[in-house]
Amino acid sequence: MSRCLQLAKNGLGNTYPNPMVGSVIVCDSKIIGEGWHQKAGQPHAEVNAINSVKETELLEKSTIYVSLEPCSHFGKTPPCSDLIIAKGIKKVVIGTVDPFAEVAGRGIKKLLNAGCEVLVGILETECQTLNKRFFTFHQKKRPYVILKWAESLNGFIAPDAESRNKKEPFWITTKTSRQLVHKWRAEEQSILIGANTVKADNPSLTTRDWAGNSPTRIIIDRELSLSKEATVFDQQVPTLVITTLEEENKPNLKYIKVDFTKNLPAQICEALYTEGLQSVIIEGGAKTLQAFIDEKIWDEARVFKGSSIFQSGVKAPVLKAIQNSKNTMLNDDILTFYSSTND
Ligand code: AOF
Ligand code: ZN
Repeated sequence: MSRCLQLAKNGLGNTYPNPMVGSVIVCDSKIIGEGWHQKAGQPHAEVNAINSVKETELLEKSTIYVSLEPCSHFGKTPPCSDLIIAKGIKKVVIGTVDPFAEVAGRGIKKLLNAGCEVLVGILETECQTLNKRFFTFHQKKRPYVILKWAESLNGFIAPDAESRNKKEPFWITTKTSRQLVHKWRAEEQSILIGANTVKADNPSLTTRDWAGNSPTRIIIDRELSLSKEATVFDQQVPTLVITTLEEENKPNLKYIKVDFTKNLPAQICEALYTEGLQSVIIEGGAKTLQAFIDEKIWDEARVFKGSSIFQSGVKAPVLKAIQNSKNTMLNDDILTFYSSTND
């Protein structure tokens, strides 16, 4: 199963909206076939593993290992469980059940009904963690939520507006950390910021310091009061605007109406789920981050600590996990917290 996980990772960045999956075929304690899911629309891991076996007559006395339950549905490709049965493979070892509603245990049932010996739950946590975005999306019907911010040594996320030099952005972290953030952006399907951050920083939210896709931008602009000249509205990257008003969509610019008197993070997550976005990284400001913390809608928090001390400013979000943390944060340290174990 460890080998399946290694193989699965070859698909990193290419399988969306599908998960990364790896498969290994073993006969008499020897690996005779391997495969992974390379790209959505293309064959699944099991198909590639089965096709890689040269002596096909060995399949009948082989065991197939796969990091995700073999599928049972006709999607872009036919069901893998049918293929396994048709090839006469009698033993199937599965990392974890597929949370996708079309499968969700039906693949395992098919195999059992055909008389296969099936083992489920091998390196289960690792198999789920590898596809944490896919699992959260299907199980919780919302994207995987990553909170990200940088705070000064004395807990400010930004200096006061008055004490800021408007022409130059202020930086808490070093250049290397900023490049890391661009790598992180490229790993997620969307990036969210509130209106105040647009006003204060006029960010582009792209991955210009890293080779990779820029995620869909999500901007909270309640009364559509932000300047249309703001870089995030340049229509260069797909952008969703969360607002309370009606507005006509433009190319790469979609307006989503929500009720700001109700749970905003939940409504944003619902909108992103409808858009098929499996993950979101929230980069500010403090109010937006705090709203997700307070509603307990987050999965991971990545917090940078800088060495600067601000006289005054905007207080960083309050996260119990940070206060409870025994780690002392040093300059440019990143601490990562997971909601599953904190708060
Ligand atoms: C497998 N093996 O390698 C993968 C699976 O549209 P399709 O036909 O590609 O089906 C996509 C769904 O199949 C996806 O949502 C997930 O449930 C499952 N992915 N299943 O047996 C694989 N990638
Ligand atoms: Zn399949």
